[in-house]
Amino acid sequence: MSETLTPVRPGKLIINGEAVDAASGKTYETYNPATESLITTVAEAGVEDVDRAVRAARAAFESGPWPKMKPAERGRILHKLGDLILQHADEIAHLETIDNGKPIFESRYIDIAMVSDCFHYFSGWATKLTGETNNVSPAFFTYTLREPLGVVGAIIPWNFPMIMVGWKAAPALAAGNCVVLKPAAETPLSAIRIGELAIEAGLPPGVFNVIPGRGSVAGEALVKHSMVDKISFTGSTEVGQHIMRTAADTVKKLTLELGGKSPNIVFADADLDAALRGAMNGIFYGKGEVCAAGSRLLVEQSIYDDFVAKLADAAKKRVPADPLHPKTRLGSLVNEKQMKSVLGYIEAGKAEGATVVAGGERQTVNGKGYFVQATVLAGVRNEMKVAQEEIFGPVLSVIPFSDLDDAVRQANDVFYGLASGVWTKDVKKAHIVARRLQAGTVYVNTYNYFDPAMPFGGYKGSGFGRDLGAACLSEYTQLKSVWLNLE
Ligand code: TAP
Repeated sequence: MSETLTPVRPGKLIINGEAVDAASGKTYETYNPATESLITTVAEAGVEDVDRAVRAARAAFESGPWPKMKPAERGRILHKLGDLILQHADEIAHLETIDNGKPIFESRYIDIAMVSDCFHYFSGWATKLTGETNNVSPAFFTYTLREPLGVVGAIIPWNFPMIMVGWKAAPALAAGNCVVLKPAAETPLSAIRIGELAIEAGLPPGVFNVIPGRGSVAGEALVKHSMVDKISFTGSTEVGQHIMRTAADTVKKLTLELGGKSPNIVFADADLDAALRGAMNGIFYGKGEVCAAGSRLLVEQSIYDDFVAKLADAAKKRVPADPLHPKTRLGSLVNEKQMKSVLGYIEAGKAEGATVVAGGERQTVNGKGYFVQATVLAGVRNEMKVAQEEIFGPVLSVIPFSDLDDAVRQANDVFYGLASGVWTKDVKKAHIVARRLQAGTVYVNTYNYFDPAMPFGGYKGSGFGRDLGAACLSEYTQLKSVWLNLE
């Protein structure tokens, strides 16, 4: 396995436009899960560093040039950051793959495109945020102003470390906020690099701060900080619930993008070759460590056995391999703990009566790594643990259904409501099912597409608020109503 392009520099905190050490001098080590080898050390933000970063962001918001800048100029700087990400695409993609274990194909051609698209797309919104005039009475001139919130704390997970920087920071910055971003401790490298590029792009000091550190320390301090106006969080439901409770003390605004257990429904009248490809990419893209993963495959009873056989054949061909090889389509899970958790779910599925028809085991590449084979569980019932809980790994639970009503009932019979998929050639059926699914996204005859222009977020236990799209700008702005007496 080729290890690095060049030795990876130790990661620093990005605070007030500078790369700095933690106040305590503490560092931690970050590892490549595919080789189990040390990549580099990273400065570990403590409570004091969070305070420094938040105060820098507050000062930048209160008295710095960013919120007062012409929106067109703000947009130009953000657009330049998108350009710089593209110019450094190979380097950032490489960091992402060695830090997270995902295939370089995904980091380089999917994640880089998404994060740079985010900065380009939202740079255009900087000039398009408007209030409105309201027709109250001839006695008044009444209008609304759409204003930034102030300091936004962004807390992101390890599965899409660079994409999440784009999802959170780009719209918040475009709207004129200042941001303190805490990457997942597991995968800080791409966010730190983007933080450095933000300085190069011309973001003024304090506008965009990156503070790698532990969630229980740095994340907690960010959520509690009285100078933070909003927390935009993507991660597990459990931590999201905890953040919601903590944020109540300072009445912070929240966006919570949480877990998922998304149904992907295959009707017998679908283009079954396309559905097979969609089912495979729905679960094995991103090693299944994807919040929107189509992890519950609901297959119409009449084609169930044949389709399961095809899935098993296809999954056996999706062999885990060196994430740095350009042809690899299944990488290493992010760490040993996650691998053990995923293997535990496979055992739980077997114990409840599911049959492993493909995969099911750990695999190493050159004797190393936390790889799990592409796994298909057949004979799953929707009430089983492997159908109800987020596994967050390359494990597909395949469940039969009898008709449209049964498919919708089972699809919605889960705590989560993030994404969903429908495969059918019947247009009417597709739209009926799309309306009845309780999910923030419905894919019809496709799966796992994302774009900065399309809002993304959860129904039910998958959270509230939206990332992306014009819709997310209301998450980073607030309205002021102005009344002017004309009499
Ligand atoms: P979490 O353990 O929830 O961690 C997410 C982030 O929260 C990390 O930066 C983490 O820091 C931090 N954190 C942990 N405890 C905290 C606390 N007490 N206060 C403040 N921050 C805290 O999730 P994960 O394991 O990294 O990511 C996987 C989960 O994310 C899955 O459930 C997945 O579905 C969800 N996810 C959802 C989406 C969307 S869009 N809905 C997208 C991607 C992932 P540490 O790194 O130090 O733990």
